[in-house]
Amino acid sequence: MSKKLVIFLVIFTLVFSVGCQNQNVTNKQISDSSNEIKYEVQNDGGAFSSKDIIYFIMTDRFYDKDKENNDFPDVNKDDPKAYHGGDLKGIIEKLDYIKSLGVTAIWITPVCKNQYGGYHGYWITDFYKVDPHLGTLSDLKELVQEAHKRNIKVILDYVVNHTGNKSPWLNDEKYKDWFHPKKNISNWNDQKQLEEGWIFGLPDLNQNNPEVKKYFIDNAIWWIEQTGIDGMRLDTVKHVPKDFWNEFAYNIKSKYPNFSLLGEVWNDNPRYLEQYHKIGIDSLTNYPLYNGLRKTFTRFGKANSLVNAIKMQSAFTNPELNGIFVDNHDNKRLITEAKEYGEAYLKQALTFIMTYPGIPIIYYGTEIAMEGGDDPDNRRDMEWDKIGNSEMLNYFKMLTHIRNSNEALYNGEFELLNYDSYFLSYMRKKGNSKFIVIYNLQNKEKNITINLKDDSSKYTDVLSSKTYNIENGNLNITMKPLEVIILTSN
Ligand SMILES: [Ca+2]
Ligand SMILES: [Ca+2]
Repeated sequence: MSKKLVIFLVIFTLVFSVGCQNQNVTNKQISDSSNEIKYEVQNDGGAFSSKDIIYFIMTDRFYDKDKENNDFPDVNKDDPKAYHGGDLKGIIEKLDYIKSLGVTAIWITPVCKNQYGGYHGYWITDFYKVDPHLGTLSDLKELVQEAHKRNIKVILDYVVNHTGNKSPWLNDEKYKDWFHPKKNISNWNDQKQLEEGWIFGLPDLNQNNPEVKKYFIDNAIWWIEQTGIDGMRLDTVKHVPKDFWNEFAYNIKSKYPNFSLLGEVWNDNPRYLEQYHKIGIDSLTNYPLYNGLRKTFTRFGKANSLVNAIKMQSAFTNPELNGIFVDNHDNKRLITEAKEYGEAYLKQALTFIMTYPGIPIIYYGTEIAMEGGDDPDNRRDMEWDKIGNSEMLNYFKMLTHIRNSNEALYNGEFELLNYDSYFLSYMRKKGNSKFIVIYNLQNKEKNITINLKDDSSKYTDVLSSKTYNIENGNLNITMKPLEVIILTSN
């Protein structure tokens, strides 16, 4: 071997090994003990990063393109708890609309075959079949292909915690050890009860049974293989043992290193959520932040709720990968909760999730200011007649546009600036690119002073183009009632 080649190989090896060290986690077994977490799993987001924006669709309520799959006894558009006819072909039809929003991915509710009335997808009776109300496996494949053509990633909602209560497994001797005994959860602080109890009376699968574990790992891989999806949104994560998720994530990530897992952990303590990130789930639904922003952006004088939530975020090792949201299918829509100030607060809340570290998740209809009370009213049919004339939609597209074109907003440092009970401000910064976002959280004009110490930049309002100078280290600004302002130094 020539000397030059040896030197080259040494340098190559050094560079390569440093590269590997930077990638702090790989997929490997780290323990044999059944009482411990067995695998180290790469949890760096896979195909997803903080640059993404996810649009969340309840397929049955989005768009009814195929009328031929509506002929079932549980389809009734006037009944909020029945199927309404929306389908996978409907999503394909609306992909150009979705693309026009500036989002980079869709998350769709579970596609597996459900029992009678399971329009939402969470009452599964066949884990290997697409529900005929929604379409066919070939529709799903087409959806993924068409989405990919438009650079839109697809996330499938995936359920392993329970089956529908009419599952054929319940009457089959072969599956008698697949379920935990029927028991409600009486203490929601008891982790064992959370994992083994029947939530909403749904038969709870026993993932400690190796057959169940293998079934779902194989099943998840089957869906990935069949459809080419980019990620899964994992349902009811805290109701399933961590060692299952660890093995699940390890098996999927070893085979598909670029695949992404987004876990729904409904809890308001970041430390509790972080445990699930550590075992291999890339991203978590940031409920602690949601709880803060829902209080702040629905009533006056509550800036501290969001400030406290922001201060708790340091418990996350990768907060920028977490899903951040103002609405979802389990809660009253923010605009409805905020009553007469709904539109103004929704604009503020949307501005917040588009300018705060995390992956914004937009629940269908929020972008056109759709109303909706508690479940199932928060699952109304998408109001397509509104999209031609929606001020919220224009505002939303402006937000995605400035986010997508400014790395400071999706990948910059975050710094909390001045706040009191009635206003809040913060900065995002990447190199010389800086943004300051300011919220007036009351229905009165307010004079606000923000201390920027030695910052001598000139700031411009991205919407009005009005410029602001810093005087003696202070930025002084008069804000209209319930206004939100985005200033940039660019
Ligand atoms: Ca249909
Ligand atoms: Ca369970």
